[in-house]
Amino acid sequence: MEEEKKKSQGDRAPVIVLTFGTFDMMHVGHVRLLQRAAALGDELHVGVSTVALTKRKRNGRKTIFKQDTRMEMVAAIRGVTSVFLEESLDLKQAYVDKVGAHILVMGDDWKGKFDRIKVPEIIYLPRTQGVSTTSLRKGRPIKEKELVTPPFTRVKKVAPSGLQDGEHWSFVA
Ligand code: C2G
Repeated sequence: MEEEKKKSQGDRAPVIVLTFGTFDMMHVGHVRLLQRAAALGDELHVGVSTVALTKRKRNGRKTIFKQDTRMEMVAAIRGVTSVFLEESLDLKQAYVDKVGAHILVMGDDWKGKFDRIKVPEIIYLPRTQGVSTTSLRKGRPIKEKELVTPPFTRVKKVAPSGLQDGEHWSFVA
């Protein structure tokens, strides 16, 4: 895979994709989000929420897996170039600038939440239905046929004239 990507990339600069998540009790929804994000570029960098941030996001609920273990699981997914700790939801712009991201990818449960981030492109991917860490924690049975990941259409908007460098277009699923 990496060799193929290198070959297809040729001399052009790598397209850098960035995404974030808690990725607790890694499941097929997480895997498909990461695989679709990786397929959008040449490098995928993933911010994994610290225990402290996840507590803030989840009204104090602790994760099943510690942050290092969740990073280990995310790093093992094919197409993931690097993982780092996400300390705060408010540091998105800093992380985007640090990795030099061309595309910020999030699941559509975050739709519109990061539209103010200055990045060439933001894509909100449809979530995979039928599975969530919350339902797994509650021991709800998984119905395999309900594990559906809706397709998304990549529609590149033409930047209206007058748009400054760094201002973004957004994709609609
Ligand atoms: N996801 C998905 N399908 C599911 C469950 C999750 O596509 N059935 C996606 C989410 O939309 C998210 C990613 O997988 O983009 C990780 O999900 P979580 O671990 O729940 O992450 P979250 O708490 O939403 O953290 O800075 C943003 C946050 O860190 C995102």
